[in-house]
Amino acid sequence: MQRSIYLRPVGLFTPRQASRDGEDDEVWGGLPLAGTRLAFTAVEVIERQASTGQGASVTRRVVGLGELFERDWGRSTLAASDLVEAMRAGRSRLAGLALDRPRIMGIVNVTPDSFSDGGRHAQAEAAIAHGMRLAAEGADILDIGGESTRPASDAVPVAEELARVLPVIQGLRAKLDVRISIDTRKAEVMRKAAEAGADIINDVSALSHDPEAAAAATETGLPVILMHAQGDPKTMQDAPRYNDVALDVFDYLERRIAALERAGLPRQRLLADPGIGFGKTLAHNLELMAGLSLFHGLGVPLVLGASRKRFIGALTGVEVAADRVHGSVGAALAGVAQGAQIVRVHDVKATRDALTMWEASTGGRVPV
Ligand code: 8Y4
Repeated sequence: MQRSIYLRPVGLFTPRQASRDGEDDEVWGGLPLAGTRLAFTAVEVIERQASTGQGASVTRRVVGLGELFERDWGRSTLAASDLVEAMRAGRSRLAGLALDRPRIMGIVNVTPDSFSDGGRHAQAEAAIAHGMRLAAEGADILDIGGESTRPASDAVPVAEELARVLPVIQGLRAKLDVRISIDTRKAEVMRKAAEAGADIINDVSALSHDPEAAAAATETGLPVILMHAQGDPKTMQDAPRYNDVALDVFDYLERRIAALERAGLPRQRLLADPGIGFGKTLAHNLELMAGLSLFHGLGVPLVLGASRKRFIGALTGVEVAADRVHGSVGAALAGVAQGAQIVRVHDVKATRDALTMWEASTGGRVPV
C-alpha cells in the first residue's frame, strides 16, 4: 500500500484572534492547521508513481485552497480531501495538556554516560534533580529514558532499564505535576512505568521493536509517540536509503497508525515523529525539517527531536554536543513555525525563552 498523492500545507501564517470565527475556528483566507495558532493558505500537491524500488518519480506543485477544492483530482480526490481534513482538524489533549501552543519536552537521560558513578541511588537522585530543574525552566513534559538509543549504542537488559527509570519516575511524580513520558521500546518497561505514574509512552521504534509493545501500550491507556527509525540504533547510520525520505517516512507512520488503530489503540491517543537522526543522512534530516508540515496529514500531533543532534553539529561546526544550544533552538523554532506541537529538547531554558518570544511576536500568548 502506497499513496499516490500527498498534501503538504504551505503558506502558513498566524491569523489574529479577530479573523478567527468563534464557531469552529474557521480562518478567513485559510484553514486552521492541526489545532495550532497557524493557518495554511495553500498546499503543495505531491504526486508519486508507484515505487519500482529505485528512484520512483515525484512531482510537486503548490495549489491554492480554492483551486484544490474546485479541481477534479480523479481517483485522488477522496484521498486529498481526507488529508485536508486531517490537517485542518484540532488535536486531542495530551494527558490533559492542550496542544494549541508549542509544548516543550525536556530530556532526562538515566544512562551511565549521563549521570554516572556514585551508584544507583546517586544516579536516580541526580536524574530527579535534573528533571526538577527542567520543570522549573519551563518544561511541560519530562522524557525519562534508561536505554541509550544514540547511534551505535548497545541494547540494555530490561531489569537494568527498569532499575534506572522507575525510581526517577516515582521521584518526579511525587515532587512535580509535570507530565512524564517514558522513553522505551520494551513492553515490560511501558507497563511498570505506567504503574509508577508515567503519562505518555515515547517509543523510537513506533511499538515495533518488542512484539508485546502494542498490546502493553494499549493496556496502559496512555498516549504513545510513534517515531520513525530506519534500522536498529546499532547499525542505522551505516547507509540509510530512501526513495523520497519525507514520503517514505509519511507512509511508514501512516501504516503504523492504521495497524495500531486496528489493534485497539485509537488515533486520538497517538502522536507521530519523523525521527531526526535515526537512519538519516544530513540531507535526509534537512528534507524532513523543511517538509515537516507534510506530517500534519497523519491527523495526529507532531513531535520533533532535533536537539543537539549531529546534523546541527555538521551545519554549525560545533563538535561538542552540549555546545549545540543555539543551533538546537533554531531547529526547534523552525519546527514550531511549521506547526510541530511538541519539541523534545535538552536545553529547556533557552528553548522556553525562544518560544516565549516566538509566541508573543506572532500574535500569541504574552506572559506579562
Ligand atoms: C546528542 C544528543 C546527539 C542526543 C544525539 C542525541 C528522539 C527521541 C531520541 C526523537 C523522540 C538523541 C528518545 C537520540 N531522539 N524520541 N529519542 N524523538 N520522540 N540523540 O527525535 O537524543 S534519543
